[in-house]
Amino acid sequence: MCGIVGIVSQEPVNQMIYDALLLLQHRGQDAAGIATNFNDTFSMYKANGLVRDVFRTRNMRSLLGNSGIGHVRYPTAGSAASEEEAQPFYVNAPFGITLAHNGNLTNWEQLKIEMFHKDRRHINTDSDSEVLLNVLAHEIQEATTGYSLDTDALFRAVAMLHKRVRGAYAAVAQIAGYGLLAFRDPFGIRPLCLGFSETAKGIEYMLASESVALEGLGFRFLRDVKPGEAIFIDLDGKLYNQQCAENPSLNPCAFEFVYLARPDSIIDGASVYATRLKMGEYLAEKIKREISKGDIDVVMPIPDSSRPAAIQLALKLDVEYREGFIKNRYIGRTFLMPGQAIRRKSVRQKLNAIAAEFKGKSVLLVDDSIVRGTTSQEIVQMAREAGAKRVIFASAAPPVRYPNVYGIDMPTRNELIAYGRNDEEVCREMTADALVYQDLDALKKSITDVNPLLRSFEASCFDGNYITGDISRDYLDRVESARNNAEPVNEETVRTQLNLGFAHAD
Ligand code: PCP
Repeated sequence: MCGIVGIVSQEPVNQMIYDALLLLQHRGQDAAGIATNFNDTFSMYKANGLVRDVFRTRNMRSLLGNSGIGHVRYPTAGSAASEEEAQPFYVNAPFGITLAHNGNLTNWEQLKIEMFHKDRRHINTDSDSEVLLNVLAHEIQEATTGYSLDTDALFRAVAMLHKRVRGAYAAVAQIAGYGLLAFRDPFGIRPLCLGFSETAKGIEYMLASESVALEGLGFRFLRDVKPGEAIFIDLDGKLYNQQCAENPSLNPCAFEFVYLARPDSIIDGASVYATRLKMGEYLAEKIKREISKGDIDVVMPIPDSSRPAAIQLALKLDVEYREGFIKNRYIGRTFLMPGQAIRRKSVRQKLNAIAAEFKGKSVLLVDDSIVRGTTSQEIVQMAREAGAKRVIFASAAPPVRYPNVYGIDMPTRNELIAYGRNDEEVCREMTADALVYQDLDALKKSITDVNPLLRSFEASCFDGNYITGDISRDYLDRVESARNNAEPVNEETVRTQLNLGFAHAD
């Protein structure tokens, strides 16, 4: 999961893209980058770190032009710490293209080999996004005759790309001197939306992973990009679009609604906040069936993402809602940090219990999801240390039992606390007194209640059904062994991710 943005404006876009990336920071805390286009020339700056740490005034000044793209990275493929794999990526032929990608290609290794042996293209990193850019570049090259580019050729190239590439991809790309291209995979797994703004100088367009970025910059939401669709906006602000996939179908990632997206975003027509309230309602119904009301003194969220579900759940149970854990707002999202050691350490630095809220009480702790169980295991301990009499745990999402291969960093089965365990065993592992998980049907209903037009979801981490149809046991084994052989995360990365800096001895 990453955040992407692209803007074609009538005035300089550097500050706009920076501001949009700040609004998408929750989608990736590991690296950030911006590429702008001025007079056929790209300016690009990217580095590891949070948006506010990556860009200095001098970097911003060098990002010239009225169109550009931006990216915040959350590593899911390739090496977590590599600055070379920060995005956007650039190729100089044909025309000059920069690209930023959200998602994960499931056949990138095969494509990388094809690139070398068939397309005579060199891929310099282990990033699937660099592969995606080179497939696009190759297909644009093939679709173009003569020296100039027309939109038909561009859409033909995206159609060919859809035929070659598997997995999840929402992407924005700039073609030097021509404009901004955006496309979404034929299954519509990762989100991408389009907005516009009318200025005295003309219409400006913006594409972003989440609508919150549009709103924050004063753009009006126009619509979501359709699965398989490509949109091209030329440098004069003229918009062209075309369906480029043969059998597109919309299957948004259910985990976006559970955790990844900001609650104030609207994804594929469903308010994320409203879906989380619904998750709380359905979870309350299940809790009523499984736990007697007198057994719960208070409902508490594990901040932040679970809050809407917990509020609604408490209301439906008619039990007091309290904030027992306070989150240190200067610590990032722990789920997004690379490396288990960082995550474990950061839970206690992130959350602190208000002992008086726990003393002698039977508490129902609500989290949006339990993935590795790092947070829940620590939290149960903390609740007990704070004096809780009984600790009941509820998850607004079903058990995560299968790896995600579409851009969420949970690819190893053994890392998942619910893998190979039933609910009772997970409860024991968490050392909780009781555990209630949302049912998958209820999770899906939480989203379809908000937008009944949504029929199908990418929910493989819950049900093991991989919508792209190309994920075998072998594939999962290979991902797993690559991950197990990855370099351990070092102390410097830990401190950077925790945003703590270093105490230097002079
Ligand atoms: C994440 C999520 C759950 C955790 C991590 C699930 O919290 O809300 O609490 O992952 P785990 O089972 O592997 O520990 P954060 O990333 O801190 O984000 P937020 O503040 O949005 O809840």
